[in-house]
Amino acid sequence: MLDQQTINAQIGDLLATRRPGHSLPGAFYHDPAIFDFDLREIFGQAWLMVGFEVEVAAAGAYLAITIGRSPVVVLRGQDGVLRGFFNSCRHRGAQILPDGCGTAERLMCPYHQWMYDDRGALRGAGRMPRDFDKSQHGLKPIHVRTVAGTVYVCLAEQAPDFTAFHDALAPMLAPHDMLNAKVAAQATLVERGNWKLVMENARECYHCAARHPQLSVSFPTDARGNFLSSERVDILDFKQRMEAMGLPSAPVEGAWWQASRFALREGNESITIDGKPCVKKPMCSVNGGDVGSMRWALEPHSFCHALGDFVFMFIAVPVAPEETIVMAKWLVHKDAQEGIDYTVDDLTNVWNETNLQDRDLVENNQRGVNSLGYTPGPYSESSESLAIRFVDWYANRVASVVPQPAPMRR
Ligand code: 3BY
Ligand code: FES
Ligand code: FE
Repeated sequence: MLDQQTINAQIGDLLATRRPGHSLPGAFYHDPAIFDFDLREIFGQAWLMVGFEVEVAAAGAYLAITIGRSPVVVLRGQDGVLRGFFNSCRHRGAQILPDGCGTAERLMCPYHQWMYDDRGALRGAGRMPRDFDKSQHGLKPIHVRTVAGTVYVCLAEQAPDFTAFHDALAPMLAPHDMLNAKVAAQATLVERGNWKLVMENARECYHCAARHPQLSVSFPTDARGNFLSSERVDILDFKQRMEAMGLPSAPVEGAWWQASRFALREGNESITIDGKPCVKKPMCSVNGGDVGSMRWALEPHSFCHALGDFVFMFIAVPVAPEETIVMAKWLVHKDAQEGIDYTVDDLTNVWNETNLQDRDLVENNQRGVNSLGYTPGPYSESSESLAIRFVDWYANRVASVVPQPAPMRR
């Protein structure tokens, strides 16, 4: 096995062959060493969205998720504080809580029943010697932050700054009242594709008009360019009207995040099969719930849409070089009653269809980039600008970790 320095130098050499504005050299989409690098240096360092505060509202409620090869858990303590831990026992490392949401006052490892409290401290470890120091075997903490009802984690020892993201996003999300909501539906898809192909696909709508008939009813997929562009007069006009109603809408961004409220296609109020709201009790009732979509996205792995009547979350989690899990969640007002105010089918239809269609596109893309005949190709600047942003962000992250290739080696 090659040492890490040698592998990083090789990744640096490969990165140096990248043509800006083009898809990545093939190995970035299938090489196991690059996948390990991505888990460590991308997913191990970034802020990642994992869900919503309403999923961990009560004391003892937890949300467990595996990021790459690292099971982690976010847990609401008896003191009301949200904390996060590596969900890995300090005895011999077993995963403690199963992935998903649940309630647990204490965390008991299923293997040999070591017991941790809600602050991660080890409280019980049977058959260990008298002088065994429990205080040295607490769960390892991870960073947890929230913004207006949404939850983020970072596995790194030193997390990137969260303040600018928080301060920009909080007023934009506040009108959507996500603390008074409930998760009405969730879906998980396993895609046989590298996580970067999943994200490049998620970051462009070049393919939408042809491949997403249901999404295209309400989502602006026309050829006039980036649906977030602030240069288009119709988009500017929409944003000004929304701002006048008290909804912050102007695009804001940092290196790893972006947020903006954008207009749906003329005459549509929600991203549904007919463009009409599908939940009778809106989450945001400004302008009768006709508020376009408040979209926010994090590199490396997510995008969300807050509409008048529901919120949709999309996150991608890498599993293997050519396998990614896509998790989707739908939030509705907490008082909306299933069967009376909405049906899960109406709520989930468009995004479920879209995700299934995207899965096929990603798997097809993976087969092609694995080919001996694959050469990186050019993105459309007008229609794939967010995909370009994604690969540029990725390439910069990689470049900040790997040694720059010496001119001699090139
Ligand atoms: O990033 C987004 O918001 C969208 C959703 C559909 C395709 N993608 C560009
Ligand atoms: Fe958890 Fe043994 S691995 S108690
Ligand atoms: Fe798509």
